[in-house]
Amino acid sequence: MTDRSAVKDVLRAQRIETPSWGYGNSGTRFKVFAQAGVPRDPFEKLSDAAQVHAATGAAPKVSLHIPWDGVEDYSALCAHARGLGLEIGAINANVFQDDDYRLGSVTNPDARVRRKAVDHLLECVDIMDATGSTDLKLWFSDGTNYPGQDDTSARQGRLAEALAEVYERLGDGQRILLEYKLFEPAFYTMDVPDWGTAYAHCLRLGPKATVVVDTGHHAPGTNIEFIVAFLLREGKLGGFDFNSRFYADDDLMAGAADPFQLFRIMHEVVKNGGLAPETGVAFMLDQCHNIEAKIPAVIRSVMNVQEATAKALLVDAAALRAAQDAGDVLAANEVLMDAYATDVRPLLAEVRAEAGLDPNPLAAYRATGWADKIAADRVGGHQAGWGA
Ligand code: PSV
Ligand code: MN
Repeated sequence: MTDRSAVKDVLRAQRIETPSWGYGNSGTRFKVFAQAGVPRDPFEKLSDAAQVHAATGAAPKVSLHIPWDGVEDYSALCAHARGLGLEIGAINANVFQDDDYRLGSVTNPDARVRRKAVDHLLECVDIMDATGSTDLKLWFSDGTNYPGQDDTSARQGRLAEALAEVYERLGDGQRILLEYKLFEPAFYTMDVPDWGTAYAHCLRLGPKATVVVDTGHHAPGTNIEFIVAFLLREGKLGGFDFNSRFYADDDLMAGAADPFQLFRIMHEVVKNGGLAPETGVAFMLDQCHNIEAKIPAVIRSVMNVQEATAKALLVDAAALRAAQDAGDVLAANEVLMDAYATDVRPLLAEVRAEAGLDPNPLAAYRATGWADKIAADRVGGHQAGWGA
């Protein structure tokens, strides 16, 4: 796109969903470092998310994780969200933190455990009904650690059965986003290790099942943008869990380690129409901020996604096509690299200023004094983390 005002229109409309757990304490298996002012409950997480939306104007939706964000009264949580100008985004199921799931959840050899897991997934659909959420995000930690531990194809059958039951329960306008992950916590086989497995299950389920691409869930060197192009072409890309990785599933700020990869992904999104709201691609973050301040880290991540998107929008599509059609390898590559090399920060600052926002979201957040306020106010109680 070379029309500057058309590029700005698209950037103004882009929405990025932030994860409730990004505002809570997190860490590695070695240590969780508590931070001052961290939310004690989902209401406070939403209040922090509202700061990100206020600073960027681009993050009105917040993904919840159940049971971490389980509450007695979802209408009260929704009212709180609405009062802050927010909506509830994806409901993330959690079938990975119970002793019963040692050998798997929906693929467990024990039918009792499978029933318990599916019941949790169905409960998540109830929560979608109660919150108006349209997206059920399913990630299964299921898999095996040792050759021979279980029957790989039987596990696929159990998975298909569980997915079919949940799919049947979906209401109008609700869908499944099925997430894959190469390894961890299982180290020999994961039951949904890659996009092909997720795609095959989604295809069998029907139009309300789509694949979610978590950028941290691939083998090093995987060409993620190819996966994105393929899934978009098939109408099966439900969304992204954006985060950044140097090594494995690092869950660092999106675009931090490899902004060029994020650009290449967004180029495929733009090229294949994935920014149009009717395609339903959800641009979610799935990150944890272990050592850095959380709210500004989420703001930075939103800005990184916006910058990658702006660069992708600036690709001269006509020149690219002409070079591709002419088989001019170097010219085609140059068109792409020209867009990537553009400093889009002034363009995004303009978009923000025209929307009545501070052109610098991080400065805007700092000026609110929110960090000091929550550090002073949120004293006592139990800070939220992976288990709460
Ligand atoms: C698993 O690694 C995952 O990416 C899933 O999306 C989980 O819901 C999330 O991380 C938990 O942080
Ligand atoms: Mn994820």
